[in-house]
Amino acid sequence: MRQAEADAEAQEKPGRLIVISNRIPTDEVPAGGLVYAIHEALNDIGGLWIGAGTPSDEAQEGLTEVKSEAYDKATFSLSRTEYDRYYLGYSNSVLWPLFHHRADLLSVYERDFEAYREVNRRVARAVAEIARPDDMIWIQDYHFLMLAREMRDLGLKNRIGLFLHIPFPNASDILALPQGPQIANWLAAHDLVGLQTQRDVAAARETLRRDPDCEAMGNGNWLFRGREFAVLSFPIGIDAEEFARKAAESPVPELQLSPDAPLLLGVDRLDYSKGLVHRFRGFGAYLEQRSQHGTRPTFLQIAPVSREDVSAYQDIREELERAAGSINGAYADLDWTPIRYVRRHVARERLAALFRRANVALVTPLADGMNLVAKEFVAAQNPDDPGVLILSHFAGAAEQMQAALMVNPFDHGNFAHAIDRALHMSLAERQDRHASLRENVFKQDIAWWTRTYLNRLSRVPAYQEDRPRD
Ligand code: GDG
Repeated sequence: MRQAEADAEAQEKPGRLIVISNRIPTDEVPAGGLVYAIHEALNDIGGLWIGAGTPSDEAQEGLTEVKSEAYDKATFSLSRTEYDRYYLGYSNSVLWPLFHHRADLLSVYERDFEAYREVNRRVARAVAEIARPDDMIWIQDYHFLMLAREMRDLGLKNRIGLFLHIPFPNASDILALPQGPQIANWLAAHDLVGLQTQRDVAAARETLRRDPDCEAMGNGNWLFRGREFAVLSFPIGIDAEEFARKAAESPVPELQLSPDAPLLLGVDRLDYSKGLVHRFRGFGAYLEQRSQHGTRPTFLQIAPVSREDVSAYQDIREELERAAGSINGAYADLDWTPIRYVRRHVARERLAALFRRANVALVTPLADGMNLVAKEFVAAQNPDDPGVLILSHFAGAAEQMQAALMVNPFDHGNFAHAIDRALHMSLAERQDRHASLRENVFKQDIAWWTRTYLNRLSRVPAYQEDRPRD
């Protein structure tokens, strides 16, 4: 469509929302969380949701429409080689570890970055083909850090926002990334960069301040080669009402435990950032120091495998199995297995009921953008007799959830002490802590998050041209 026609059409119709994420849901109404929130926003505003298609022999230009009722969905194409290099390679073996402060796990290959740039470029071309001037473009996550820059280079002047779901790396982490010096340029192509926490915003500030083309403005925004953009925190939430309802209504799965046996619960994708080995060792330290005649708690860890094609994920799986085996070997009895480790995916209703049954949740990542499990656990509790959340300082959720029992997952003694405290906490203290956590989880829920972010993006003033470098 020519620009003049596109402009004329835009005057008749209010702008659409174009969301780009790694995956698009296949269900007509997706279950729970982020995908449901985006689904709702698209339902309200109308628009298009774009995600990666199934890898094939050769990548094609443009978008393929996916049948959908309420709003449009489309996929961009990926070749199998690009899947290996763009997705498993640069996205998940470079950006993911780096942004979780694990530069030691990086596998840096130039060809992976080339594939990442090529995919970002192809998506930019595809969006440029179909975007109308007043469409708002909302990019999700680290798979598309260069996408906005590529779109600007193609002349797109739309409002473009990014939300990064994972932590923002420290300036020293970025030194390990060959493309590190380009990060400010990538970010500056957006109008609004949304991060999870204030801590992430501070880390981003550190990187932007070091870039000679970037200048902090008096209003808190940034100026990059004459164009203004904002970097702000928007802590993501959950659909608390829905999760609480599920937790109260669903039957608790059979656990072969007596009804009053203390249950500690962990639920995480199997990922090295989630601190599972440290958690097992921390629980081991608790078992070591507990009185032999005291209660015998069971720690149930649900950790469905993810990204199995990346070697760091195979390593963590083996390490975790060894840790569980050795702790159970040391402490188990004929009628008691201290750690139960389930690698199977558990249905959401069953999970919600387990959260409600648990006396203690262990949410102890070493680095995490937010961590929705912490919020789900709080939403699932019975306010009259709530369980205790043990939360790591390194979860993004820590900023909003200081009423949890905060732990340092690297310090096994501190971890053991927190478990002991949680298992012996008075009803009054549990209620107080829970009430304070609950208020935030229900107020700043997922609908609040989408609304706040999109309101901010829609208020961005009209596009200003990038000024060429002097
Ligand atoms: C990224 C960031 C940020 C887990 N096992 C099962 C299952 N789950 C569900 C949980 C929760 C979700 O998966 C995991 O959410 P997280 O927030 O922990 O993490 P990531 O997948 O790493 O997501 C993270 C998030 O984006 C949102 O911005 O919070 O920091 O890394 O909902 O309940 N669900 C079911 N069965 C399982 O076995 N049904």
